[in-house]
Amino acid sequence: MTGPQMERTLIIIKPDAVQRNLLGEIVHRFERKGLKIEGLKMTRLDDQILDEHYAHHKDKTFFESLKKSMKSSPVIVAVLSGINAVQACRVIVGPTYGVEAGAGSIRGDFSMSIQANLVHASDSKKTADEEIKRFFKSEELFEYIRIDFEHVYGEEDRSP
Ligand code: 3AN
Repeated sequence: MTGPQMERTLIIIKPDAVQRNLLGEIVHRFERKGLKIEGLKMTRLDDQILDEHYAHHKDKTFFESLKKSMKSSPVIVAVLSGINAVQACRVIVGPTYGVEAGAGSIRGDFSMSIQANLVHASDSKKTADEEIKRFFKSEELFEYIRIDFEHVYGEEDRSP
């Protein structure tokens, strides 16, 4: 584990999760972990934003199919914050292929697929910063103190 670091990360709850009525279940998993919700909204993704977001996959055979699935219904985008939030969220989400994801992770509990894997979570702090700017305006993000902060983290976690 790296040293204590307050981070923000971007989550997308994808169309397959919306269609399968898993919104509450998925938001609950991040919330109960202790992550703070700093932004949350429903939106529809278009080719322009998806071409940017999945630029690293643009030469893959599944690229068009991935974009089609991401446009098939609205999605929920969220910004979550916490100490080492990027890593914490990747663990909650689980590895890409649902069949290989461990029980207890979102994909491990609910996904049988490599494409319909319910949730996107930023894979590094640098990517998170770029993705947050892609999906949120600054006035859509809210800073506030969560009253359980000193109980979610120990004293050592909180002091760099
Ligand atoms: P992750 O979301 O686990 O970080 P990435 O960034 O490699 O995975 O892939 C982004 C998205 O592209 C995945 N969430 C999944 O929906 C889709 N995807 C990745 N690999 C494949 C594949 N081999 N076939 C179809 N879709 C894929």
